[in-house]
Amino acid sequence: MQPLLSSPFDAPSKFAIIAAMSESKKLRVNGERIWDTLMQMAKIGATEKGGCCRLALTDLDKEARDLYVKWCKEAGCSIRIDKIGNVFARRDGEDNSLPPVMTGSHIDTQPTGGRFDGVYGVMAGLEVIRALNDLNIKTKHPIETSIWTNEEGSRFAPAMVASGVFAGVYELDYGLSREDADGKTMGQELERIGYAGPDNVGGRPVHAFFEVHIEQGPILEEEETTIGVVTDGQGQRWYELTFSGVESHAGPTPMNRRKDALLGTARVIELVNKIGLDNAPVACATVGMVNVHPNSRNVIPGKVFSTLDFRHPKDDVLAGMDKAMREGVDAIAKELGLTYELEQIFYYAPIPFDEGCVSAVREASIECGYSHRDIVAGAGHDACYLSKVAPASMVFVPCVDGISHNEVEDAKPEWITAGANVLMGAMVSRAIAV
Ligand code: HGY
Ligand code: MN
Ligand code: MN
Repeated sequence: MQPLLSSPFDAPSKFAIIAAMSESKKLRVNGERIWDTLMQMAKIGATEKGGCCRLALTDLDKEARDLYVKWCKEAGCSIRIDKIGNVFARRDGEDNSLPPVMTGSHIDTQPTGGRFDGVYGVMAGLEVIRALNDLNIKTKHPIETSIWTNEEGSRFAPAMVASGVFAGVYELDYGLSREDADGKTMGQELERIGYAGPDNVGGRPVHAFFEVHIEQGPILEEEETTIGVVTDGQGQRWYELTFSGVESHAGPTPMNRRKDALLGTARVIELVNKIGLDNAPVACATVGMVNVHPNSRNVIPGKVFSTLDFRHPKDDVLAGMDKAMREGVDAIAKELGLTYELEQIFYYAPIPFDEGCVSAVREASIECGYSHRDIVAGAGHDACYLSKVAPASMVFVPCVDGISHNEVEDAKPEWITAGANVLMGAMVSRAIAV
C-alpha cells in the first residue's frame, strides 16, 4: 500500500485526508461515552466536596488502574506495564514494526484534587481508541494510550518521576527509591499494588506523543476559546528548605534571645512571593508545604521544613529567581541566627514542543471548527518529559474559573468532547503518515 503521505510536514494534505475521512466516517469521538467514563473514574477516591483524592500508588490508584486496564482490554488493546508502573494500552496498526503514536497522562491526584486533572488525558486516549474501533479505521502506526505513574509529585516528590525515567532524565533506581512521608518507597508500593511491571522503562521509539489536559488556569475560559494549542511548557524549580533554630519555652524566652525557625520560614514565604511579583506577569512562586517541629503552641519552633516552587517560561529568569532566593535565605538565616539546609530537588528548563506536533493540534482544531489560540503550559505535564524522546505537544481545554488542584475543579462536557476530538485528529494525522 502506498504510504498515504511522504513527509510529516504536509500537514494540510494530511488534514485533507482526515477531512475526507471525517466526511465519510465522521472522525469524531463519542462525547457522552468519554464523559460517562470520567464520571465513573471520579467515583474512585470521590471526596465529599465533589473532588478526587487518589494519591499515587494507593489502593485507590490500583482500583483506577485495574478499571482502566479492563476497559482497554475490552477495546481490543494489549497491555504492557514497565518497571515503574507506567501502563501502555496498544491498538495495533497496519504495520506494527512502526513506532506508536502515543497519548496519555496521569490518574494520580492531589489530596484535594479534581475529577479532570490528568485522568481526562488518560480517558481521552481510551476514547480515541474506542472511536477508531467504532469507525473501523485502521491506522498505519500502532496507537498507544498510557498512564504515567506519580505525575503529581504530591505523595512522592518530585513530579513527573515516571515519565522522567522513561525519558532518561532519571535512573530507574532513583524513581523507585522516592519515599513518601511514611518512608514507603515507590518501588515497595508498586510491588504492593501489583504494578511493578516487567518491561524496561523507555528506550523505545515513539513516533509522536500528544496529551490533552484541562488548562488549569483562566485564559481559555475568559477568552471563550475552546482549544489551547500548547506551544511550550514553562520551566520549574522545586526546593526543600529546612531552618534550624532552638526550641525553647514561649514564656520565659526573651524576644531578643530567640532562634525561631518559623519566623525564618515566614520571612522566606514573603521573600518567595516578592520574587514572583518582581518577575511578573508570568512568573509563579509558591510555598506549598510547611512542617513545624514540634508544632506545639507554647514552644518556639526549633526546626521547620518548607517547599518552594518557582516557574517561568524563560530559563534565565528562572535562574535569576533562584539566585535572589538563595541570597535572601542566607541573609534571613544570618539575621535570625538560624542554620539551614536548602536542596533543589526538581528542575527542568522551559520546553518548546515540536512544531510539527503543534501544527497537528492547530490543524485538527481548524478541521473540527473549534476556536483556538496558542498557549504556554503553566503546569508540568508528562508531555514535557516525553518531548525529550519524541515529537510532542499538548491540547488544552478550559476549566471552570480556571481552578484546578481543588475539589471544585470542573469542566463542561462540550469542552471535554472538543479536546478529545482534536486529540484524535492530531494523533490520526501522525498515525496515517509514514
Ligand atoms: O506541579 C505541576 O505542575 C503538576 O501538577 N505536577
Ligand atoms: Mn495534571
Ligand atoms: Mn496536577
